[in-house]
Amino acid sequence: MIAPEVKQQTLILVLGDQLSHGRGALKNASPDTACIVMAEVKEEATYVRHNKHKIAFIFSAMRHFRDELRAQGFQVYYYPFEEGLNSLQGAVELALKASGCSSVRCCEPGEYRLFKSMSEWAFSVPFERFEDDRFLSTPAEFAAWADGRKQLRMEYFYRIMRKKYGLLLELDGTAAGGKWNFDAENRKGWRSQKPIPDRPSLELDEITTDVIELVQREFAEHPGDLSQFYLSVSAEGAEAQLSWFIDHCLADFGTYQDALAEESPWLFHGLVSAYLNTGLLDPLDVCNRVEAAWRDGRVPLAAAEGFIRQVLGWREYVRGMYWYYMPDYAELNVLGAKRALPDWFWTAETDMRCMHKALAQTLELGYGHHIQRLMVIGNFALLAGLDVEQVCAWFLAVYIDAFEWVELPNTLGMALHGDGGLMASKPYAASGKYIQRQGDHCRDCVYDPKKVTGEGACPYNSLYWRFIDKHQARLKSNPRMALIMRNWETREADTKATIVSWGDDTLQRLAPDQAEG
Ligand code: DLZ
Ligand code: SF4
Repeated sequence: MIAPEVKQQTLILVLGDQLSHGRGALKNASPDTACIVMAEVKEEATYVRHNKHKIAFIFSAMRHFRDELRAQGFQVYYYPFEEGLNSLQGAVELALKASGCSSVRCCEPGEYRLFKSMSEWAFSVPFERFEDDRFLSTPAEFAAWADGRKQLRMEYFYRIMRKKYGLLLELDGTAAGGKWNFDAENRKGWRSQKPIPDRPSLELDEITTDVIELVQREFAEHPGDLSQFYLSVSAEGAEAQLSWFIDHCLADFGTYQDALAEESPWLFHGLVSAYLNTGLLDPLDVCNRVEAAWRDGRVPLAAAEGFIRQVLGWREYVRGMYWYYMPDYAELNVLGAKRALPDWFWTAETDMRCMHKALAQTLELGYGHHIQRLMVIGNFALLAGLDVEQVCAWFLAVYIDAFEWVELPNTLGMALHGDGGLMASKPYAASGKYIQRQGDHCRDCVYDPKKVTGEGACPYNSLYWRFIDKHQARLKSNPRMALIMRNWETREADTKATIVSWGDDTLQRLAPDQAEG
């Protein structure tokens, strides 16, 4: 008699941000040869104080993904949070015992923290890691582009990516519309020019309702108001969100991409980054859909280009920068920013209207759009010299789409200039005038954006000049800062001293700290 064939099965670990069928962790995976392990574990859920929305979104999306895999015939070992597992490594060990699999595989994680920890994992069977193919460029490709270059500017990397994927090109391979970048047309401020579409509300199914209850119970101390849960938790739902965005918002996305609005946290933004970063949406598919909307005449080129630049350009570029410079990147703090993060970053209790609005919606919803993050919150942190590590940990915790590969370069490099200009050719520092121009927050603020010193002066103004003064030596040599440095240098010594001293007092009031001068 011939003995029945014993199948050599592989156990595949699928992480909470690897929820893509047929790609990433599941590349070439078949139910005939692989079992799956997924786990909701304490270590991942608490390494920073993640927003409740982020935890609920990931847990619910993981549970939906588990059910989809089971429907495809996979054996899935799933450990819900209620089972009290601490670590992913522990989950793999349990699943190995239960399944009797003869090897373990895992797609490389998105964060260095876990990457490092995984390099020390060992099991009773061979453990193999492989590259994540869900991005449009690889770390090796980025390194080949970056090696030997003096400056690693996103714009040049983006053009290479446009050519690689043939996106927004004329037939002869040149940029559609004769320009690679339409950013100059995408900077309009908000003055309630037009109605902002109401986002469709979602029906929550039983899985999501259960997860919300769990998160309310187990993560009560984390920020987030789950009575306003607004995220889709499956690829199908994420697709529907993308379609809604393309149909209702994309045409205005470009124009108002840098705007700040009292009346809406979302404006015309896509809210697709959380879906992209967890694998529910595919970046190339998203870019193709947006390009098609332009080619069909449904949206202007500047809108499509502005959007595609974020996904094909920025997103890939920041990931490239992260893996190129980690782990040293996380230690950078060239401006010596050490002031303690004020408590009101966790409560939104500040009388600066722009800051209050950005913080309140961030804490409640886990969402802030690019300009709120960069030019309101990040700009304040930069001007105030808030501790780089603390600010980065805060950004990583509060946003639904924040994974370190994308969060760290954006916060440390772009917003805080902590890398001394590896990413951005000048600090994104701005006074109240910029915030006033971009939106309508100043109208309802106790401060006056036109005043630099004296009662009621907008804090951003004196802090801006104080920052310029404090970092003169470094900024003087930057040609992009020449105009502003000359403006400062040619002022009377008395005037400068008054502004700096007002800035010092303002800072001491808003973010008290003995450590920083
Ligand atoms: C963010 C997150 C959270 C909150 N919880 C889990 C979890 O319980 N299990 C899991 O597999 N992944 C989780 N994640 C996502 C991981 O933190 C993410 O995969 C790593 O940070 C690597 O990017
Ligand atoms: Fe923000 Fe200053 Fe405007 Fe107030 S006045 S909303 S603090 S920019």
